[in-house]
Amino acid sequence: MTKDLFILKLHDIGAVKFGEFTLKSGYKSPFYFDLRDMISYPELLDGIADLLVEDIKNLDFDYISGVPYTALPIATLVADMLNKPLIYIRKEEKAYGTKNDVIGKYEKGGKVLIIDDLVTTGESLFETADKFKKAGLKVVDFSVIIDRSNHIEYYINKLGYKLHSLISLNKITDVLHENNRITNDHVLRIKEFTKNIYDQSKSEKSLQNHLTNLLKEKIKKKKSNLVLSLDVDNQKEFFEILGKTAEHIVMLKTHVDILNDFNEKFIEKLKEYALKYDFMIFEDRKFADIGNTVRKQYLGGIYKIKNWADFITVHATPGEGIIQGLFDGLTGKSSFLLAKMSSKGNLMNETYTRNVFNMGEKHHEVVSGYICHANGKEELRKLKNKIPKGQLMLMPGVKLQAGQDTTGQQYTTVEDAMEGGADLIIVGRGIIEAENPEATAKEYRERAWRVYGLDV
Ligand code: 5BU
Repeated sequence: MTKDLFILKLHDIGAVKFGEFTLKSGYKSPFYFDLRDMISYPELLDGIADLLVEDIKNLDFDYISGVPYTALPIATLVADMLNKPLIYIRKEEKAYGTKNDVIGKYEKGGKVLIIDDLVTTGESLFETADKFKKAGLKVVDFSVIIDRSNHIEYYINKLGYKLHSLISLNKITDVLHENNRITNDHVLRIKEFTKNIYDQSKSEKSLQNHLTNLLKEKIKKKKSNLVLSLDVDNQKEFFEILGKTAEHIVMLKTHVDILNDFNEKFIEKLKEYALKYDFMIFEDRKFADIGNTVRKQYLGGIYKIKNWADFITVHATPGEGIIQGLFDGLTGKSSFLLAKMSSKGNLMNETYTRNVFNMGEKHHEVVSGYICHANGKEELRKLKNKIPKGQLMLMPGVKLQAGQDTTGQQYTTVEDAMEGGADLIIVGRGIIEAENPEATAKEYRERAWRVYGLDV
């Protein structure tokens, strides 16, 4: 089957529709694609499997996967035709435990090609790829039937993947127009719509990288803005406190070099907890050297931070070479830049902070936000207003009551932090030194969400 014929048939069965549709986001769209029913038309299913096989047969991969539900039966056919093993990621939430998300037999280190029916933002592909990577597999290629975004390929390639799409929205519009299925007016409306979406995604969303998106989704899912800073010196205490507080946090912040009994088991256990309780991992190593050195510190040494931390903190003082040194050629990792520290008398003045925001905006693909502290909500709000849209503000130096410690740490209240616009609060001793860390973590979470949840 040719692509043109395939498009016409999709139109025949109502899988591509033109008219006026209201999307989940509230936008009105002049077209609507839904390929779910395609599997009930053997001729179409065969046709698409042939086209996909032709498109991917020369790529280098060991396994084929499809994103459930729509793409899974399609991937099954393709895997069979290419004589490759099929594996996939379970759709339903996994029961607690450390069991794998991957269904099927595989060897670690193998390369998976992921098939999906449609791509718009790339989120479900990224999410699937992340799960395969967590299971020790590699993902390079995505194969999709329809790219309805008109611009996502650039972004996907930037993240280190390769998108192979069979049919673009433009192609569908052209074929249906040539065959008198849609009018000139329709074509114009489609072009106008995609241009608007593109402009809007450029201005609002382009500063959000994949890790930022994941973190934002987790904030909403767990209804938590709480980052626990677990600065204790032994694993026993670490996991005792983590076990009691993990369900309340959206991210765990470590200072792994504080532990006096660090070993590889620690990392394994940490990852298990992160999976089980659904939080992200942030190592607050505060890289601050030339690019060449920080790369070695990030990838190597005994901690091998890159292998397990989703986020790290980075000082902008050495200039942007530090960001290139850390992240060039890596995917699926991000950072927070230190824009205004919480310690009394720190040397980060207004100009410095502004320059940090500029650097972070430029490198938004690997910068998810900024560490900012201020002593009251008005001052914090001023900082928040300068943060590039889409990036996050993380606030350390937070307690239930304002105050100071004996070595210059300054504390602001949860309410001031959140009303000042913090997306996340970083809390250490307020929780870990509390009589009841579990109840206290819950209290921090609820007090923060009371403010933040109003806008969600
Ligand atoms: P505390 O126990 O809540 O004071 O711990 C705060 C944590 O945040 C601790 O790990 C610090 O290293 C970290 N921190 C901070 O307090 N202030 C800053 O400006 C930055 C990090 Br950056």
